[in-house]
Amino acid sequence: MTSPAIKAERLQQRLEAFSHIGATPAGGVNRQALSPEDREARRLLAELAQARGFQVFQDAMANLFIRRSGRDDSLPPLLIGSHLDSQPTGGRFDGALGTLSAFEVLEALEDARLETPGPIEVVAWTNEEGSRFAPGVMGSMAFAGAADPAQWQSLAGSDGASFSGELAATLAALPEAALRPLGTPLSGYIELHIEQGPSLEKEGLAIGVVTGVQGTRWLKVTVTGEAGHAGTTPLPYRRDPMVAAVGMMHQLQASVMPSDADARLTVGRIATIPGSVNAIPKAVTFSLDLRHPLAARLDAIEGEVRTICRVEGEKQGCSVEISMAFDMPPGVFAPGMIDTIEAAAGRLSLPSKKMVSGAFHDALFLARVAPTAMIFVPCRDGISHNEAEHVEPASIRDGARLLLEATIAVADILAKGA
Ligand code: HGY
Ligand code: MN
Ligand code: MN
Repeated sequence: MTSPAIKAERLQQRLEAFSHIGATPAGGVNRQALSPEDREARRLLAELAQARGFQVFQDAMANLFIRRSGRDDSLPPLLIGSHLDSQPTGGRFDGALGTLSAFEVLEALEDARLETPGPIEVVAWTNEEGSRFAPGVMGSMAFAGAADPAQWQSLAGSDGASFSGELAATLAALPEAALRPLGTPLSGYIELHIEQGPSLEKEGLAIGVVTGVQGTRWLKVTVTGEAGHAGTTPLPYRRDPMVAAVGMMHQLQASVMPSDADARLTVGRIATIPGSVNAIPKAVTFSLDLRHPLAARLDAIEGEVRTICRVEGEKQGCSVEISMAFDMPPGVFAPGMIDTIEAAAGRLSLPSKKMVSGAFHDALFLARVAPTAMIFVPCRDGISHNEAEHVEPASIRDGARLLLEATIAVADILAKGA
């Protein structure tokens, strides 16, 4: 047995191969959850796994698991991984880096014939992004028992697709992945991910040891007025939901983030009904993505949203309805796991800092059912959810090396505690 080592070139080749699946002309990827592109990426990963003699499983949410046996296979597996689905104009590293680095760890263990105390499994969680089918982190939420998938069966996607139909097609597309129950026991979870923010690069640090994830809340605002003729309806006769919606968005952007440096408010999607150039809309809908590290502040910001929307709606004689599409409270990771990751980074002489994640991740739900940790690597200018997303080869190598070191360390610690 030799000591296991990451093959950085092999990992780069894997990242390159996956970046061709759903590739966009601008150099990013469009590999939305449960799409044909997502199915193609899952198939490629399953084929790579089978070529190495690893076992492949999927559960009722199409979470994909790749298993390498350990000395005692009766022990629950240590899971390492992330997601393969992307934003519509996503980058080639968000999710894919963590999933493929985890696969590289499995290959490095296999190359070295290193026997881990228990099985190690790579996981690709279904629908982390939540862009096509809201909410996000569906696969890991269901796996952790934090949501019942039955509630999503009649869900329609942003493209009108049927969630249940696309899920069934995804499961059927990988018959060689043996079906396993949702929420099988695990001993722990480690996720490598790009920071998706500027701090590590700005501070010249190789690694972020993630201590927790801030809270996220998705609201859908529906403003209903009166449809009318664009040419014949004078101002006093209008109940224009677009005027009300613009007032709401302007007020919210002028108050929430400028008054709280930790708050995040984003309008990413807006639609008018019927959406005709020469008709005053009957209704306008827009999304609100709210984030904050403190749950109480998230509540306060949601209260501010509701007040501002009510007032601006009344001004235009419009009715307002606000629904919640996603509510992910802030969470923290186990101190022991954080220390183990930090110590592993020290052994590899990788400069690191502890930090809270601004983005949500599957790890947040895994932390509810097992000892969980996250590792961040820097991405160029902190850009993500953007086709220009980029990670330097040295960061890719550092992240995978640390994931390997941490996997071996955590596997040993958890086995001793079993
Ligand atoms: O939106 C998020 O925080 C994650 O990147 N999907
Ligand atoms: Mn991600
Ligand atoms: Mn993302």
